[in-house]
Amino acid sequence: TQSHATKERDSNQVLKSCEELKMACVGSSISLENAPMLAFPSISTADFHFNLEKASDIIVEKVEEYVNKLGNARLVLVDLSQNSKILSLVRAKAAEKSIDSKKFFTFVGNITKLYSEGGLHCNVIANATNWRLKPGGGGVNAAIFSAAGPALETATKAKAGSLSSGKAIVVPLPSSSPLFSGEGVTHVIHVLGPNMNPQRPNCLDNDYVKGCKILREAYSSLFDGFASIVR
Ligand code: AR6
Repeated sequence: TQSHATKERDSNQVLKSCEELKMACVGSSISLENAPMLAFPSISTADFHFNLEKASDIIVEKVEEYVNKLGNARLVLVDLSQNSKILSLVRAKAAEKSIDSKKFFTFVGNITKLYSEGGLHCNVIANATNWRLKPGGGGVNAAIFSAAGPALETATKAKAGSLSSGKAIVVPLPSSSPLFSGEGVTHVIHVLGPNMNPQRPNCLDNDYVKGCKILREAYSSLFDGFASIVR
């Protein structure tokens, strides 16, 4: 039988190991609480007029493809309104496919205020941008560039002058940006989706064969970009 002293030593050892494990988890974001998280808007479905049924199929298909490849990292689809049609379509389709709701879920909130207003810590956010990678223009692009301040525009310019549709670029956010200091966002991934709006450049004139292909590529580029940060 173990002596009292031996038991105490062993339990101290266990406690010490737990403490070390906890520290290791914090340091490397191993625990799910601190797991890297990408918040993304539904690409192309507002200003770019992309069909919501088709877009929701593609979002769920791509999430299913990537969610397990991403290890502990989590994905969250965000929209502004409780009544968001795209959020309810995606929620229903993700449930049908039994996608792990700890690793992928939907969230109602402003993507630039997820931590301060929603208590959700997303270290990476995606932006549905324009081909010039320019601030403004309304929608989520205007919101993100405005919340991030000029630091994002400078960091973006350093990476690229333009973006083709179906592509994404990862931009590390300088710590001087209020989005970094206030919301804990370390990277913005700009994504250019297919455009179905005749009032915007490169309209696909309702060609959904091309459109769906480009939207799939856009989500692949986005999730590959996120994977490159997580690794
Ligand atoms: N937080 C969360 N979601 C948002 C926010 C926000 N602050 N703002 C919009 N959404 P859109 P697109 C949602 O139009 O269709 C821009 O002018 C919105 O409800 O921003 O890809 C660019 O410069 C919708 O679900 O992007 C491009 O020219 C989703 O974000 C063009 O619009 C995408 O809506 C891109 O059009």
